[in-house]
Amino acid sequence: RLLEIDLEEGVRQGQFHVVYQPQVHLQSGQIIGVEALLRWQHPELGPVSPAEFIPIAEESGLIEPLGAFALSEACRTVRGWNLPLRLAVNVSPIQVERGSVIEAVEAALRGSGLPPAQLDLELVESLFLGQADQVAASISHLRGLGCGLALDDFGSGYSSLGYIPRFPFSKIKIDRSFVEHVHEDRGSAAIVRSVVELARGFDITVIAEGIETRAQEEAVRRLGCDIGQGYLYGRPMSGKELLALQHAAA
Ligand code: G
Ligand code: G
Ligand code: MN
Ligand code: NA
Repeated sequence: RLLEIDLEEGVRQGQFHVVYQPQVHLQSGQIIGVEALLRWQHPELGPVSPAEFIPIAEESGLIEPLGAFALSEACRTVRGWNLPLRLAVNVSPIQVERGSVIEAVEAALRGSGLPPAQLDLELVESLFLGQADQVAASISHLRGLGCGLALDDFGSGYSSLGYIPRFPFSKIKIDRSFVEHVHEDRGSAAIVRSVVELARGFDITVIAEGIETRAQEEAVRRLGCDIGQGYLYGRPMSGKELLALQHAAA
């Protein structure tokens, strides 16, 4: 596996960096947080998409050092902004199943001084398919540190509303496949509405992903989503650009 060898080399040589996509409070329009997303600048291939390298990193186990890097880099950067913005970081199921996410999160918080309550960890649904004890233990440990837990891409896969009350989520991110047609399709709107209703009962914040138009924004806002994320507000960008956007808005 050529890319796998390159990946290992890339981790050692610091070819990875983190970009930030704004998350916006739908009532006020204010940026309230960012999602950190990994980027790889390959020396010959140029930018390689995470959709391509994350699965390879997961198969090879390299996701553990890579995920630890994303966490520490993002925490350090956001702490440096010294602004009341939340930080969300994606965590791979492998990091949770093997338990290494705990050390990675603790090290990132310790090294940066970011308050744990400012950090949300994004977890994908597939993690909850098997009911592994290690998963439940890691999750309650992370919650115990004071971090938030977000259920990412909700509705994209083997979704079950049953996960919501079973695990201590503080946020649900509705997959962009439902947001895409929410303003024109009753089925999508009905799904968004029922997720919002269930989340309210558990005091969970709802984020709509992949908002690209004002029509989509207006629809998810009316359906009761709390936060929006998508190209309408900004593409994933460097920390510097995010800071400039925030200053321009304030
Ligand atoms: O940035 P982009 O939207 O292209 O990301 C594509 C996919 O890669 C998304 O599913 C996203 O969650 C995932 N991804 C991006 N950065 C990270 C990361 O730091 N860790 C993990 N596990 N996944 C990530
Ligand atoms: O799976 P996860 O939600 O962690 O990954 C976020 C992915 O969604 C990133 O690859 C990011 O670039 C992409 N993304 C973010 N906003 C939008 C959007 O408005 N439209 C589309 N098509 N993709 C988006
Ligand atoms: Mn995510
Ligand atoms: Na997502």
